[in-house]
Formats: sequence, C-alpha cells, structure tokens
Amino acid sequence: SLPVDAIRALAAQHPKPPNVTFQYGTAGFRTLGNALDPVMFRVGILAALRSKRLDGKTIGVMVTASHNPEPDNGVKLVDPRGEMLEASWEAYATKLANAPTTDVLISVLETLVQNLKIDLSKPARVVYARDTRPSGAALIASVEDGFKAMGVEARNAGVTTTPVLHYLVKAINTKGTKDSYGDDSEEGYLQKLSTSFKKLVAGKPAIPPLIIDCANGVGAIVAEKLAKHLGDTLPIILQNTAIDTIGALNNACGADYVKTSQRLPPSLSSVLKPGQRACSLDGDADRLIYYYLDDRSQFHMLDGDKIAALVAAFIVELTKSAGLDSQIQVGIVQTAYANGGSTKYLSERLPVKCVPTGVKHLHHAAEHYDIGVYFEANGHGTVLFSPDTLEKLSTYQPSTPAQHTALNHLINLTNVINQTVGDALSDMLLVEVVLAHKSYSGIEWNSLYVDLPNRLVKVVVADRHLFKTEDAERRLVSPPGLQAKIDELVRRYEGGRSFVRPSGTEDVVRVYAEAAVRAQADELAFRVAGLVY
Ligand code: NG1
Ligand code: ZN
Repeated sequence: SLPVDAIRALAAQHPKPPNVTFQYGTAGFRTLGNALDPVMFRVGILAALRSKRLDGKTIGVMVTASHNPEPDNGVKLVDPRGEMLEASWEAYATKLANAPTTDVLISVLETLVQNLKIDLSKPARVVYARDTRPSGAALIASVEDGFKAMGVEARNAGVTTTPVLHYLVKAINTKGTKDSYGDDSEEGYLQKLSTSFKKLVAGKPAIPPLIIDCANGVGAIVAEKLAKHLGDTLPIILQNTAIDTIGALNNACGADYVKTSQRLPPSLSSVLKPGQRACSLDGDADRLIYYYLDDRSQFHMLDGDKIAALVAAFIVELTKSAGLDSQIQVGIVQTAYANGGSTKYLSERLPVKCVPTGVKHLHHAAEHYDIGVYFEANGHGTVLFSPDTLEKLSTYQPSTPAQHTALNHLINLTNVINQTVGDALSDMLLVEVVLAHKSYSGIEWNSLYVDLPNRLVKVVVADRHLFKTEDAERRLVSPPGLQAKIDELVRRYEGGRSFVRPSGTEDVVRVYAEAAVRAQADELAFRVAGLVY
C-alpha cells in the first residue's frame, strides 16, 4: 500500500495555496519559480508511480523553464526511452498538482494506484537534473521530498541540459542490453557525440571557428566540456556564459530571442564578423538557431526550418550514395509555424507532414518514417532512425567503396544525433558535419530556399481556452465566425498565410502571419491580432 504516513508528513511541508491551478502542458508544468514548490513535491511522487507502473524502469525529471524569463521555472517527466511523458499521464499530473489538501492528495493517489493497477511493491527509479535558474536548487529539494516519501532510488544528475537528462534516461534503461545507448553519464554523452563527429569530418578541410551564444544558461557548462572533447576538429568560441549573473539568463540573447526578434543578440555585435557563422542555444540547450552577417553586415537567420532542409537533403544524398534509397524513405515533420518557403522547398522533394505544436506530436509523427526529420521553426528538433532502419544499416553489404563510405557516414550520424529529443549541441554538430561535407558557408546554406517574411505576435485575451483549432492548428473552429474573418483578410495579401492558436505554455493567443513582403506580413499579423483581441 501507499506510504501514507511518510506522504502526509512531507506533504505538510509543501502545501498547495488556494486559488492557483496548475496544468501539465506541452512543456510540463511551467510558471513563476516561487509558485512551484507544491507541484515539485507531487511530481516527485508521480515519477515514483510512473516508474513502478513500468516495472522499475528509470524515469527522468527535469527542472527547467527553457527559454522563459529567469524568474520562471518548470518541471517535466521523461519516459524510459528518453521521450516525453505518455500523454495520458499528463492529466494525472495535473490532477495531483491541484489536489487542495493532503487528504485529497492521498485519495487521488489511491485512485491512481487502483485504476492504473500499479504494483507498489515494485522498485521506483528516477534520474533528475535542473538548469541554472536561481530557483532550481530549492525546487529540486522539494522534488527530492517526493522521492523520499515514496522510497525512490533517485540519482541526481546535477545541473545539466535537458537533452543530457533525456540521454541519461535512455542510457540507464538500455544499459547492458544490445540496444545500449551509450555510457550513462554526461561524460558518456560527450564521448558519443564527439567521437562520431570526429569520424564524420575526418579528412575534411579545417572547420573555421564557430561562435556559440549560450543564453547565459546551462548550455554554457556542457558546451565548454564538449569544446574540450572536440579540440581542433571544431574550434568553438563561447559567448553569453554568465550563468551566475542574476537576470542574465535568456535576456537579450539565446535562441528564442534571435528567432522572435529576428535579430543578432546585441552582445554579439562586436564579436561576430561578416561571413562568420554563429548559433544560439536556449536556456536548457534543446533549441538551436544559426545566423551570419553578410558582407554588408546584414543579419541572416538560419532557423529550425533551414536546419531541417539542410539535414534532410544531406541524409537523402547519403541513402542514395549508399544504394539504400529504395529501401529507406526519409520524411519531414513540421508545424504550422514552418515558413511557407521551407514547406514548398521540402514538399517538392520529400513527404512532409504537418502536426500540432508540441514535441510529442512531431516526435510521434517522425516515428512513422524510416528516417524522420522533425524541427520546429524555433530550432527544436532531431532526426529519428526507425529500429528497422538501424537494423538495415548494421547488416547492409555495400557493393562499392563509395557505398561503403556513405553507409559509414549514415551509421556515424545515428550516433552524433541525440534521437531522444531536440538537442542544440547535437544538432549543432550535425549542422557542422553537413556544412563541412558540402563546403557550405552560411550563405550557400541560406540560399537553399528563400524565407517568406513573417511575424509572430502574442495577444493577451480574457480566456484563451475559447480558442479551438483543427487541421494541425491551422484553422480556428471557435470562437465561431472568427476563421471566416481571418480568411477574408488573408485573401487580400499576396502570398498571405495566417493562423491563430492558444499557446500551450503561456496565457496568450499566438498570431502568425506571412506574406510576400515584410511590411505586408507585419500588417497582416497586426490586423489578425486586431480580430482576436
Ligand atoms: P506554445 O506556447 O504552445 O506556442 C511554445 C513553442 C512551441 C514549443 C513549446 C514548448 C512557438 C510558437 N511555440 O509553445 O513550438 O517549443 O513552446 O517549449 O515557438
Ligand atoms: Zn528549451
């Protein structure tokens, strides 16, 4: 049975204040850090139940609020294969987090145990980590109280990136099996990525230095270690590494700043030289945006869509060179936020699927391809190789030296890519591999297709839950009549496209618009926002 006394005693130290409701959304629980104490304790308990339900497999708990402002924090659970928590459990998490009293909390737990047939005698194993936010240490202590209440075998992975935590979960659960994902340590992760990267760029001309904007977050810590592993194979210049400076995290820097403002972080303006490429990570290093200045010092952004196009084209080329293109199909998954230019370019070459926002949707759709490339425009994404494809790659007999080389490249790619989740540092190595192989600078990469000018705006509304969508969030079904008005407006703009959806992570409605020219994209976005407001 449940350790009710232990839960009671510790729950008393983490009371839930009345008048707040929490929701496990697309990115787990996320709100002001100082509101999250009771949520953390309950998430600790839920992680234990999830592990017991899965026969003692290790579950991950990550405390982070990613690209959000520094005072925010959040928490999400990671399933045994390194993927996001199974969707049906999101509702249990929400229910637990909102239990008003310890009595209700215990009765919710009892119901869960019964309905989900959780065998409480099974062990509970969890690995957990946090980013660099000032609120993180105290919140971790609350999660640990949840573990303590449930007698969890808990392993503290310390301060590290979200993708490292996902890697650890998968590595721990595959340890000693034929599917071993690598050594279950941050060092194992760095070894795996850097070793395969070095093999992939061996014999290529020296790679010019790359500037990394670390968003003053945890990416700075892991990127510094990665740089040491890479040595001269990829010279790295770290910027925005002030992880101890209060207020610096994600402030006028990082992947979200660059993508949203479509600007160079001011802190890089004296560092980045024309022609040189740079990239920005977000606050937990799972998003990546590249950019460069042309010789007129004009800023050019290479976002998640451009990364998808670069990487997918390269992988298709390799499957052809290996003689595997008839057996391995490469496909792309995007969301409505993908630039129309990218969708056109990609769908002329490959199968492309559009899914609702949120990594779990992209990830699951990508699993349906032999090799699935998924990226959100904001720079979150990865490449998935199906189990069949991995098997094919390991048993295939190439018939020429050229096929042999291409096959080896494909196999090394499966190791440089963190297949559990979007990973800025792994994706960065992947991009660098392709640039090195194609002898591309940012300019050639950028010219794969031309981005349509676009604008993303937030609108604060009384109740964002009134906004309901269909067709992978590209159309509104509610409030009634609004979609027709949007359609009517869009028709008046050349190359116009616009959609409205409620955010899953902030209390706002988002409006996206693109059009053939900049001023029109801006105008369309603001006029649609006017309809919503
Ligand atoms: P919401 O707040 O639902 O738009 C944002 C991002 C998503 C995804 C999640 C999770 C945009 C427009 N939306 O979701 O792509 O990354 O956060 O972090 O970038
Ligand atoms: Zn992130």
